Amino acid sequence: MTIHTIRRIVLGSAVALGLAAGPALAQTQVTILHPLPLNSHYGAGATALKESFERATNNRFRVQIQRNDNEREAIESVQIGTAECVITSTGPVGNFVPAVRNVDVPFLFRDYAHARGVLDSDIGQWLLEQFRPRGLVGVIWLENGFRHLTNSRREVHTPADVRGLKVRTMENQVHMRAFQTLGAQPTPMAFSELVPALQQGTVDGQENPIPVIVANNLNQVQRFLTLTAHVYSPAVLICNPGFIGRLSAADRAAFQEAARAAQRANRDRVTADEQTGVEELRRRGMTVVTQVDTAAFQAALAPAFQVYERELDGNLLRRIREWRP
Ligand code: EAX
Repeated sequence: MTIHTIRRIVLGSAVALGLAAGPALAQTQVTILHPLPLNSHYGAGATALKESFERATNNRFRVQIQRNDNEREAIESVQIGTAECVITSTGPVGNFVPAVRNVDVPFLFRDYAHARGVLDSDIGQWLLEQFRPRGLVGVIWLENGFRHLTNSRREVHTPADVRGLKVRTMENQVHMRAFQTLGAQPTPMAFSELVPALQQGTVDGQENPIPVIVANNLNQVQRFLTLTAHVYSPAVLICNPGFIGRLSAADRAAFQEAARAAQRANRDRVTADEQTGVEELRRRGMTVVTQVDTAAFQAALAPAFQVYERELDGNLLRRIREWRP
């Protein structure tokens, strides 16, 4: 048998095998947007979702994690379907789903256990159901964390120290009113604009949870940190209704399980960052004010609380405050 004949037989077999196997199984790509580094509490959640969903569907779905640090734009992408899902803080969400503004009220949540308990309860489920009429699917509550104030000008101990500071806020009317009531100059902008604004001195300060400050090295553009814990910042996994609607019942169950895996990984990372982040920021050179007169901040915000009771859902706010495990 000539070498030519052997090559023809081998090639013929390979083609036959290839055709017999048929085209490779089609893979569906799922893009998840989020605004932070992959090594962050959001990245931990997105990675856990990716691993769980790909494993449960035998890689029929490929999850692509993409950073987009403009949360409002990312939510709009999910709304029109150019991305399937987004992990975002509730910062801009109230502009899409007004009921969500209720969870952005300062000093509403007592601690992490209270916040997680409320969001995992029927209250949190009702809030997720408010996404659907707005062309979005609220899949599960995740976590950004308790927000603290940083600035480049001075130590902040009392509400009076906040007066006159130009503070970047999220595009969130509830937060803006709070800082206005404290006598600061709230300057709303997307996270993507924050570091340049701090570098150029367009704003003096900003407020974010420890995990965000650490993950984005905000210590490089902010000198002072005050542990105000003035508001708990939920995060949420939002998906496009068409994407969710096209999933089979089995794949939807797998996606929901993957979302629960994301919540566990995200919250575990926040817990870890809360334990080490403040010391890490001191090590990086920040001056940290830990003794904060919370009662003074709450008293100074009384006029804002009156507006929230009137303009938001006073009954829902009361249920949240009164919630017990
Ligand atoms: O969601 O914009 C913000 O300050 C958010 O906390 C940040 O994007 C993480």
